[in-house]
Amino acid sequence: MDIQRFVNRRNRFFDQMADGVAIFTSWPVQRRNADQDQAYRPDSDLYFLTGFEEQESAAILIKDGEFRRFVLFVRPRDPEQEQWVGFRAGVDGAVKDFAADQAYPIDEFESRLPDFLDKKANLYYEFGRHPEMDTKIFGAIEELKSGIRAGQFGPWTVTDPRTILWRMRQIKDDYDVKDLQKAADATAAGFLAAMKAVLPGMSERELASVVEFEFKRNGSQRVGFETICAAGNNGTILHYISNDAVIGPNDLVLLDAGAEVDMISADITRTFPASGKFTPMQKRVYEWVLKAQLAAVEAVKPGATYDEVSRAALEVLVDGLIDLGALEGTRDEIIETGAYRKYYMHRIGHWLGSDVHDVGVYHVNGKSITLEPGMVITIEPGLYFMDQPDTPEPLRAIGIRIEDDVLVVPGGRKILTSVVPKTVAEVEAFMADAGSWWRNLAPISVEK
Ligand SMILES: [Mn+2]
Repeated sequence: MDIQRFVNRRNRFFDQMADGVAIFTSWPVQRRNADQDQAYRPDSDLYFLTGFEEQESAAILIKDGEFRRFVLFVRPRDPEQEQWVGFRAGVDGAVKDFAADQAYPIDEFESRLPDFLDKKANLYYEFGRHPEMDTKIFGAIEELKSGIRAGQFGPWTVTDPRTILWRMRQIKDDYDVKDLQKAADATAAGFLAAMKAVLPGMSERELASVVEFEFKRNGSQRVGFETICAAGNNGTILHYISNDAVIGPNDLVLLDAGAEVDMISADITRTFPASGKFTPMQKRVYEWVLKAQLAAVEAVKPGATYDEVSRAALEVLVDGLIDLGALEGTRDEIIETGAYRKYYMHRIGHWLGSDVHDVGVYHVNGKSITLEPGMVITIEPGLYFMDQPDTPEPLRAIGIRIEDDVLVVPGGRKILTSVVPKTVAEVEAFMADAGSWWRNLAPISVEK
């Protein structure tokens, strides 16, 4: 790991914070069932500033003019625990490998906290997400109040560190873009595999496993979010993750997934026919969503607003809804009344990065944010015709979304996920030998 990257990020954070203390903590470990824990995923902010991935950890940054100190709290080395559940860097490793100026066992966090906060005017901490940690920090503040006659005081001001970190994380540098491209490539590999592996009769879950297997073959540690593998009418459910239906012969498969590589996640959606061939009506709807997606991608450039990009897709989708006989009226009326929301109920996309729905605001002072080089946005319009009586019959059970990850660059955009087939012709040509993915896998038979 290139620890200098994290040192540089800390220095940039230090430069922007007022004198005081900033605290970042890991998420609590969650119990799954009985004696099993949920898989642990490091906190994006803590990782962004430290590169440290172990659970039960915390970082304190202290600034006083030119004086800057980085303190890590970590699980101490413990040969018996490490034998059972794995290696720990420990206090020495935190200093040696993660460039901490000081390190302490995490068990000492609470008792040492008042000393770190004493006589510091400003505290940077995000309250409200980790109640147990919040309580410890409130406790330390209370303790300092009671010591005021002994000369203790602080902190007078609490600031959410996201006010600094969000922008740092939102504007990707060359290294971040390289990392994101790795995640995009691993994700793309999963999509290519899925389009080659799909066969009517298999379960959505089986196909999702192919996708995630391919992610991991391409360097991904975990998914950035639960894989959405939705066949037929399930594709009209935006965040469908049960993935337990069988894929039918005439179904479209809506696949929305993202590989996380080194704590940064991509996010792609493609919708393709299980048979490898779109039906005429599926194709008609698909062409409209594609046209909307291309219009929005084209609108991404420095100086454009998020709302302008959204609007570019919305106008095409509404034209499509009229053409398909789903809605009546003019484009402007339908946009004005919001009638389109019956079939298109989400926004154009979201910031992308270490968190799949990455940090960063969308509006400032009520105004849509302006795109700048280094921002990464997903462009993912869709149309969703649920199989129900008030949906025009020919459109029922068609759910289509198309999503790419788009980096804003000077003068325009770069699509990070363009290797995955997208036009009808590309998808059908690529899927001409659908099912062929399995030929590369030797089946394992369990003899009884
Ligand atoms: Mn997305």
